[in-house]
Amino acid sequence: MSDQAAPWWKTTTIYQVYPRSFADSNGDGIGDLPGIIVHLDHLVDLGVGTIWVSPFFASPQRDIGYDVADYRSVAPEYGTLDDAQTLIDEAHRRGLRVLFDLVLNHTSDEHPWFVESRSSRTNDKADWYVWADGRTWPGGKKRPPNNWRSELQVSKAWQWSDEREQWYLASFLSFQPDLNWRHPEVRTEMFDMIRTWLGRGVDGFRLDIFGSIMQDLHLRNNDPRPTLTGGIPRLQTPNRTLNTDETIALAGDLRAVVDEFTGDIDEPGKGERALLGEVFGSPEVLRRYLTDGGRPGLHLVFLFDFLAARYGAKRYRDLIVSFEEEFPAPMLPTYVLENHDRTRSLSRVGGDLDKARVLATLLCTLRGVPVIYQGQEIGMTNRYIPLREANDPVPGVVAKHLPEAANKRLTERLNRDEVRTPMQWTADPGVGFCPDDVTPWLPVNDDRITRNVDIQSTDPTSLLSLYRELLTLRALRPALHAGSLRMLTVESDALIAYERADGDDTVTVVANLGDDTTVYRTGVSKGALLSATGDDVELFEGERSGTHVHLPPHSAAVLEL
Ligand code: TEU
Ligand code: CA
Repeated sequence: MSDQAAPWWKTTTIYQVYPRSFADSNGDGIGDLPGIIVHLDHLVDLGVGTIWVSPFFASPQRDIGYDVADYRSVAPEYGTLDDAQTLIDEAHRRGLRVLFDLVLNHTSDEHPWFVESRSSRTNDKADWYVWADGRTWPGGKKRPPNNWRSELQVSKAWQWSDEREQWYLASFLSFQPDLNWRHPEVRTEMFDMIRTWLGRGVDGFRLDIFGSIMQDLHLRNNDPRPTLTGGIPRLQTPNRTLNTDETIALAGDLRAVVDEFTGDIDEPGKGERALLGEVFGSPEVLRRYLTDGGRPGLHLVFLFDFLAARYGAKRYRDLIVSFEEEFPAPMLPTYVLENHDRTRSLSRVGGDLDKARVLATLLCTLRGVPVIYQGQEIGMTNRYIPLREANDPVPGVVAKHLPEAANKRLTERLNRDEVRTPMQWTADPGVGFCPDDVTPWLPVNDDRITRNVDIQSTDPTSLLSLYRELLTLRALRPALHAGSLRMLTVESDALIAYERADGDDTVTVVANLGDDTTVYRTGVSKGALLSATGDDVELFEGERSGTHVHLPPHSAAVLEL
């Protein structure tokens, strides 16, 4: 694929901003849109091309914005519609593309649509959500219409409403009722809202739990057998609820809507718009979201297996090989190591910075679109917060009776607050997130002295400097941002090696994920190090023995051969 021909979303790097925790501009302890604008230059310096902004729309914030009460307005603590427009424009002025986060599956139960829908069985919005009569036990106790479980598995997908004396579907949490996407007015209203944001220049959207949007019309039971989807264990097989044909068809309908806005000029806000789906399923299912029966759908889907995998050469090699086989060009894998729901990647590797540097090298040099979560670039870690102190509603459902000692030992954090602490800009008590005398909405992590943008910006050996170097290289070299990937044979099981190539441009990447120093023989006489995880990674040129690279334990190198 040649450089010029590739649309921006194929060659970009995405950076996830979680607004509540990014930067607080007005000293109320809550991050906001003006705070994001202030720090856009950090993202330019980092070298990313696109920002994905988690929801900042009007919301009671019971699920920190993933419970929307009005898609067309901004939550007052985050700013105003003007601020949202300024964010789009200021990002564009710096050459950054902007993805907003669309929660299409559900609204807040405080959304006026739901308040009306719940009020009777006959109101104008009575069918805007998925309502159903239940069953009753012989003793008279009410039972939901079927066996469907919520995406959290431990709770049922149906919630009882006393007002309507009916059940409503809630695929995630009880206060997030599922919209009825079969209703023409719902579709029209949602598509119009999407057009409004596209009209303001948004370059596309990240689509929240997209796979849960439409369930079986006849409400047939799910297969009760447990299963695994996208690395997530499930207590039942979601054959009637997840990734249904109708949901996959909706991807195509949405694509048609965003395509209306594709302009002729490939500049931020003027070119092609992109859709990135949060979907979980087999490769076959994920591919159907991209194209189904020849009809284009989403542009990209997250591949979460890498995030969920334990650090290890063999595991990662196998995953890279399978992604290459399952998502060959023109498809692209989307690599992600962490997000606002999952364990920080540095914590996943036991706080070992060398391993984090290896992960950074892989993420930024693999074929596909890398997604970086705010703070990942400075090595932010989970900050332990006991379940009973959680803001996050999820522990209240999934970990009600879990003893704290057991919670502490889990790798996957149940309390998502732990990965959402304030972004660390400086070493000050308020970490440059908020004034020092203000209490931020979540506590600051204890590692602020070393893990902050300020100190790492001036330290050439920092993780931040490595990310900058890698992303600069990625943007510069067609092999890295647009090239093919070929796995190279390695002499040691601890090594991962691949070559990226685009026309004449080739770049080789080698990583040692073992506990011993290993040598990688290139087989050619000349070579150069383009980037390395540390000074102790050395390249030796030799006519007879060939060029070889010394790789200390948990190190990586990007090479020109
Ligand atoms: O997440 C959906 C999802 O499936 C998970 O990542 C989920 O958060 C995790 O399994 C719970 O432990 C999306 C958003 O990313 C998440 O923040 C929202 O809470 C959720 O949808 C509901 O909108
Ligand atoms: Ca604020």
